[in-house]
Amino acid sequence: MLSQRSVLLWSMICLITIGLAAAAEPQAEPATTSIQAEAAWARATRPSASVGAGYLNLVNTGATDDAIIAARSPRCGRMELHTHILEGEVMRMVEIERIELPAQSTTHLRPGSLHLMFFDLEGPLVVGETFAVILSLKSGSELTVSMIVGGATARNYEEARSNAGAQTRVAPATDTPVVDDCCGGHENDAKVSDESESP
Ligand SMILES: [Cu+2]
Repeated sequence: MLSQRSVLLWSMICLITIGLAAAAEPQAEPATTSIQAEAAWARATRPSASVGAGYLNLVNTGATDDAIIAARSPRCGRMELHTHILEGEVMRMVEIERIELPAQSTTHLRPGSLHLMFFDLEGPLVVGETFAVILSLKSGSELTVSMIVGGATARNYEEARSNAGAQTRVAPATDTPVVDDCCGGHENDAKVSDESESP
C-alpha cells in the first residue's frame, strides 16, 4: 500500500517535471526567427477612411518554411491578411488564412498582390508617420515591423520614403518657427538626414 502510494507520488513528480520542461522550451524559440522584414510601407489614407493597406518584403534565410498567420497594430482595431484574385476580368481582394514564407526566399507584399489590411484605423495614416505592425509567425515567433507612410499614390517603398522624407523636411519649418531650446528641432534634423542618406 505504502509503496504503491510512493510510486504514484514519484510518477506525479516526474510528470510535473516533464510538464515544466515542455512548457519552458517554446519560450526559447521566438528569439531565433530566420525571417527578416524589409521595406515596410503604407499609403496615406483620406481623413475619413477607416481602412488602409500595408506592404513589405519578408526574407526567410532559414532552412524551413514559415508563414504569417496573424497581424496586429496599435494603429488600428484589427488587421487581415489579403491577396488579389482575378474573378473573370475583375481583380478582387480576399482575406487569406496565412501568407506563406518559403525557406531561402523573399516574399513580396505589394499593391495588386499580397498585402496587410488595416481596419478601424485610429485616425488616418498621414504621410511621414511611422507605426508598428506585429506579425505572428507559424513558427511561434513575433516580428515587430516599423512601417513608413508615403503618399496616397506611392507605388513602392522608395516612393513612400521619398514622400515621407519631403514631408518631414517641411514639418519642422512650420511647426517650430522660433528657437527651440529642447530637442524637437534636432530630432527632426536627424530624421531628415537619415531618410535621405540611403536610396
Ligand atoms: Cu485588402
